[in-house]
Amino acid sequence: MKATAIANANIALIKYWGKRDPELFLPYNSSISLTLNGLNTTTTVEFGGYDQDIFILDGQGIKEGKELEKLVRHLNLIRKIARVSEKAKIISRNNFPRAAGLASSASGFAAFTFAATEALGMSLDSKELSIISRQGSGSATRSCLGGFVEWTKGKKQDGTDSYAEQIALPEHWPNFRMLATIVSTKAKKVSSRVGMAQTIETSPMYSAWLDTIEQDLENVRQGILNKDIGLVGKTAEANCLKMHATMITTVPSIIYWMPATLEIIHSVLEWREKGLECYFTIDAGAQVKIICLEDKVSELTQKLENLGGVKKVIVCKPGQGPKLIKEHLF
Ligand code: 2P0
Repeated sequence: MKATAIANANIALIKYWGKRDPELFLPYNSSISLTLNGLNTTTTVEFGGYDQDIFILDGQGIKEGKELEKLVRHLNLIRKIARVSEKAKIISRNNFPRAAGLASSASGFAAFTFAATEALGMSLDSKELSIISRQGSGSATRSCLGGFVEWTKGKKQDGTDSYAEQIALPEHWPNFRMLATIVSTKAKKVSSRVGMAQTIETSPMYSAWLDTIEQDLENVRQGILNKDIGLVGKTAEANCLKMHATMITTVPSIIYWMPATLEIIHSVLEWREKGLECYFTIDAGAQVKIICLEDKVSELTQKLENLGGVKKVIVCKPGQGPKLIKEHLF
């Protein structure tokens, strides 16, 4: 009744933005991401012998609020699927800073789901694991596999066809890199969950977002398979700008960018013009992720660290899918 899992974070090349079903976490569009090596969440879950559920994240007991609600909801879903009623203790640890804009909910809910279902003896395959993880947090769907991953939106109302599929193993493109730059450690004002719901309701650009997504997905799939950094980078950059256009035109406006975000955007465009191949992508926050190949990493890291607003650069490589480990956290 006890298991420990470790899952890596991911960064989207084609973004997930908008739920057609908020209860089942079914997206309006498919998305594609890279699972990151070494930026992970480790979670131990034990069922039985507890009077109440206990959640400890990064050393802190979660006893109230939205975070607790999300965790309890997910645990209840897993208990319902497994037809058990035992309370559980869950301890979870991230090895990367929360402020890095690396969506700890992705690795967090993937590790939580894997550990909890294993503790209950369920032995799920990656498709089943991603369908359950999805209902904890959408981006967690993609952390259920390694390398380059597509979360297919699916069409069915019950969500059984909305899951993660691997486009390519991490070994397929080992010199692909993403540099996560931290420009702000302030918590964002609007969560992704609230932001995407408001966007669908009020942004006149949301339909344009959906109109061009299939072509973006196809370009990035082809770019990954052909290891075409130009195609992947340009498409990812344009896709992120389209997502931010929907955010900015939401009422009231959601502007995640900070002055340092724009400083990096301008710098990337300038560096690229001068022959240093790099592209940017930005999630629902101020941090910028740079897409490049390994041979550009040291020059780019140096240039980024020289920009006034950059606090830290984390170099991310393609990583593996979730694993079970024997060393429990308690
Ligand atoms: C992504 N984001 O594809 C996009 C890009 C943010 C911008 O997935 O409500 O934390 O838990 O499903 O997964 C962040 O959304 O939202 C996200 P929920 P989640 O990475």
